[in-house]
Amino acid sequence: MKNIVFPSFIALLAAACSNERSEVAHHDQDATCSGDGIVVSDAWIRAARPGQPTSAAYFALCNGGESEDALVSFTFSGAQAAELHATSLSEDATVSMTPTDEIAVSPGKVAILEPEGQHVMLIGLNAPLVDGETSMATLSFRNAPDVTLEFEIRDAASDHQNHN
Ligand SMILES: [Cu+2]
Repeated sequence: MKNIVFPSFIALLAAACSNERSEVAHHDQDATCSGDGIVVSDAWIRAARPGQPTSAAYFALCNGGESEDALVSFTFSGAQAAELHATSLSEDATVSMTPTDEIAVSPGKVAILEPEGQHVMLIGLNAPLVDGETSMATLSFRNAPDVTLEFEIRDAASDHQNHN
């Protein structure tokens, strides 16, 4: 198993970010999409046991507009804070994640937030997140209007299904 290293100031968040795996997702960032403005799909939040301090939210952003845009914040009442995190794979095959100010998405392109990839870190959970339930959250963008939508809460195990 490879080492997973994090900047010390976010070491406490490691539990929800390490995903017990050490690969960085490499989805085709050249995938195209179309829609009316920003379209959010595949929205889910990782389930969290009682007492678990953190979790993460994942989704796909399609920029159907004609100009650059970016996700700049995430509002979720079930946590005290939400941070946008980028993940990278270093030359020595360690995964690290760092807070990022925004997640950019070019016109006609898709930005995918997923396990081992960029994600929204949910910090200071107010209550357990139960598999099968849903929860609302709001995404704010640099240009596009806010999008509020329902997130499906899923066990971490379910995102292993398509992972080899
Ligand atoms: Cu994170």
